[in-house]
Amino acid sequence: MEEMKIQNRITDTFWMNYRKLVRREMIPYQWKVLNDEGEIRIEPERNDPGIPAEKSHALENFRIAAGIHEGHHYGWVFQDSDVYKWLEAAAYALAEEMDEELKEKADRVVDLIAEAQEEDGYLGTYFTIEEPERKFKSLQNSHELYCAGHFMEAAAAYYQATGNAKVLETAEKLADCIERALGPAGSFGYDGHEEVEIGLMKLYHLTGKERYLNLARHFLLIRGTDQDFFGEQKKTDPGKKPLIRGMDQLPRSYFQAHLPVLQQSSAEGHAVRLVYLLTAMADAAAASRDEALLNSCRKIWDNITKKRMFITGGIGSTVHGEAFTFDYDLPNDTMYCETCASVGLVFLARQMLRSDARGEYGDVMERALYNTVLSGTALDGKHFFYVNPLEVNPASYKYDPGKSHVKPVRPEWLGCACCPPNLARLLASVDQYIYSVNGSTCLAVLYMKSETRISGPEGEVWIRQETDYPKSGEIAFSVRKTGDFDFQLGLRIPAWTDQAELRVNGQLSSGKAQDGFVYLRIPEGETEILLSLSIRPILWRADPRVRADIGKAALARGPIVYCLEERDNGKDLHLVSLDREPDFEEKEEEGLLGRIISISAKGKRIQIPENAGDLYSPVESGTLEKKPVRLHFIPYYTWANRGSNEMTVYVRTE
Ligand code: FUB
Ligand code: ZN
Repeated sequence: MEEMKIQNRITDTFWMNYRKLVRREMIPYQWKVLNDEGEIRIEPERNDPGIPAEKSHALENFRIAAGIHEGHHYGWVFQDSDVYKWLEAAAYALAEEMDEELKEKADRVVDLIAEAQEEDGYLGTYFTIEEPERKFKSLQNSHELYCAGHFMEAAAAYYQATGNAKVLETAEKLADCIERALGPAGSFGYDGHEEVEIGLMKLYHLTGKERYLNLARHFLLIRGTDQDFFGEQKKTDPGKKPLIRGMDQLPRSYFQAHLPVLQQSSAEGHAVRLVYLLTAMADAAAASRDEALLNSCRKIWDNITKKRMFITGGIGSTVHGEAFTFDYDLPNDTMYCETCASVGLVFLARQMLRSDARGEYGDVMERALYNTVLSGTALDGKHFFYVNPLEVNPASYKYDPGKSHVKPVRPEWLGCACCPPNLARLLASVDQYIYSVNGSTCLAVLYMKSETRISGPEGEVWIRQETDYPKSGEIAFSVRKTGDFDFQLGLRIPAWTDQAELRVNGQLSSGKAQDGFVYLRIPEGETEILLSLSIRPILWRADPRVRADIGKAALARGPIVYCLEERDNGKDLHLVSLDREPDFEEKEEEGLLGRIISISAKGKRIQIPENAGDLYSPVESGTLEKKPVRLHFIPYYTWANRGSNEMTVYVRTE
């Protein structure tokens, strides 16, 4: 069966609530921010006076570039991308449910973007307003193609949701402008921040025009093939001031430009850039059946997920360059774990699944999604984390300049606002991640209550998932196939489960998982499938080479990682430990943190001696007294919703 089309409708309470949050809170709230309305407090993402955090000004930049208002550009050179991501989130919300008021707003945004576009298709408010002579002349830092890629993604989504022709024309005009300037027949050059490649692939998938695939491949394949493109371009840059302070001092690996991509095999540099690069590589590899490109993705994926990823699906071990560092360097309290990086990891996993039917992509996708991505937003949808720590002491944030990025509460908005709208666009399109269809195989990647129609020239398949996963591991599929064609359903068996049972039409199936999926050939008519995964609290230890986690364990229940918060367990969380037999008790609770399953466990708390006195004392003078305590764990993504307090994911074990 060729070219199967898939339509999903989520009916799951957990995910519907998030989608409602995006539609009712995030989109209107972010609209206010982008318009500089309301009393919204913007914080710099770390203690750096150079971060522009007075206002967003993002839509005003477009009005100025369009000649509607007078003034100067304000914000990061990539401020336009906040508007594009908002538009993309709005597009998915409209695709789910039409809302005339939102559509009207979004249509006006499209008009404004088109007005800000120059005659030749160029689009980028900073350069149009402030330094037109520098267009495409400072690609290391300019983010011109990065912003263009975000617009192309938004345009593809908005066109699909609403049929708005102007948005697609504007995006294609921009792609043509970029192709003329920097395509194979133009000047040599690629952006310091990958993203245009993703946008071009989306235009390719939408329009079928090979030019966009070729241009995406061009940018991917010339990356890192030069001796020193950024350095050479800097010599001819007519501008005097750096577009982003200090960025031109960063090593080539920060931009994944240290080697041609086909020769890269480890996760280097800025985490978001790397996962965006890999997302486009995996997409282009699947589209053009390029095994070499795919192989590089596989190697780097392995390095990320087997040596450089936090248990929460967070990536990026240091604030310096928001970057990867080295194998097994996963510090819980200084890490970066940017929300955007985990959003990008979800994108990447989805693209890898198009070529490789491996359950590990789904496992990492849900790890990132249920933990770092969700922790990126407060439960009110109006406060956001940029950095998602695994251990926090509010005093360190306050007094240790090296931890000024590790915030104990989510700000209302951030000077660099890449994460909030990125999170919004992913949550608004989460239905696209449930299945991965390739040829006659449909992989069930995420489990959530949903209804799906897969149609092709030879017939249709309807799949209904009934489940309250991950509260329970019971997932019932009702499948109806019309037409006589080959179709198999692959069900992901997550690596974290220690027991999985499958029944087909009531009969126990003996099917074994291959690379994380159990396959079932679906006959014409109705098939009832019941997948039962054991979900229980499990303590996980890290590889002993992870220095930060030695002697400690993290608690997870299915895909959801848990943490201890001061609010439930008192101050000084470093003093507590888990008993060897923790005797976990699960409790379904409804309260400030929504409907969650909390877990309590037996543990101990070291007592601080009353007359502690000396900072150091001989160990032989006696052991510290410990008192039994009951530890109270909550899902990691719900932390920091009850004010500033300590938190830890890893806990010492006895
Ligand atoms: O450079 C644009 C965006 O800003 C990146 O993707 C984020 O990491 C933040 O640095
Ligand atoms: Zn971000």
